[in-house]
Amino acid sequence: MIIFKKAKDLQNHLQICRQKNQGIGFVPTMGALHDGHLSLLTYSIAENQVTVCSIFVNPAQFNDVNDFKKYPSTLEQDIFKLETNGCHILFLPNVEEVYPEGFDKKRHYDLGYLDTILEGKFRPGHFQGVCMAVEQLLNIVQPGRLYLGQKDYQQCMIITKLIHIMGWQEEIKIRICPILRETDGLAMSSRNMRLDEEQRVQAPAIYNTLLFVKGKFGKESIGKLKKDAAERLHEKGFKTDYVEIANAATLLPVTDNEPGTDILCLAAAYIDGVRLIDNIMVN
Ligand code: PAJ
Repeated sequence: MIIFKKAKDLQNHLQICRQKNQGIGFVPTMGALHDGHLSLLTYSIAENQVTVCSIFVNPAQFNDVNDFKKYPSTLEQDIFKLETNGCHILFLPNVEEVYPEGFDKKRHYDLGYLDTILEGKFRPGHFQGVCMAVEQLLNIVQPGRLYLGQKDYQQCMIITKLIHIMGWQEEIKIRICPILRETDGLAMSSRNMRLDEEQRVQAPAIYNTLLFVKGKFGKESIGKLKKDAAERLHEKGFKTDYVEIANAATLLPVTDNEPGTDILCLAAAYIDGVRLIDNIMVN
């Protein structure tokens, strides 16, 4: 695996790959890699001659300074995992490399209602920050395929929208990959590393609550399901930002079972200071 810290060096290398007609797959991450990240890598390696993974903890997307400060960093292990899983290139830029003009020089992306619902509502500015980093990274890497995890469902929709805003939809194909879970159902996440033993035991309640909603979907009213789900999380010691039942194509809340529509249950909740998100298709 080759590690590039400078955008220019990476671009020069990728230019040669393109001249050889090699397809480029890209897996952007913030590091603290787990098997969920590595599954995206495996999809990319299977479909492209060259796979680039980036590790960049993007300061622009943290609406909570403490969350940024406490974001786990395990670079040595990350490099080992990438290497043993067959990654070709690691891009490891610093903040100046991604934001030569500074990251507080904010650009605004017209993301519409998607920017203000669910994650956007509880993490104001988060998706603007995600778009800033992803635009810069895509500009540098210019991949043919981009690999994203369904775990961050709304982020997948936002990045799809960003690619349309930038007019890159012909060049960059998005691959949305399934959620990888621990054996007890907890969705893998870098933030899980911050859970202590007791919190780790409580954490799968978020997935169990989603399974509860899926099990009762169509048998109870949506209003009651959301209320019961929030109560279950509360009983398990979570502070809930939201439990929503939404149209999977638009993320807008649904009020009926709307046959023929794919419907998703999404939740975000804190165990003490650690914020976890998850989602599941319910029909
Ligand atoms: P990060 O949280 O590191 O996630 C990187 C990618 O891994 C995202 O596409 C995410 O959805 C995917 N992922 C995370 N957990 C997963 C799981 N359990 N199963 C499958 N895929 C999973 O998301 C970000 O970083 C950043 O916002 C980023 C897109 C890199 C922009 O800064």
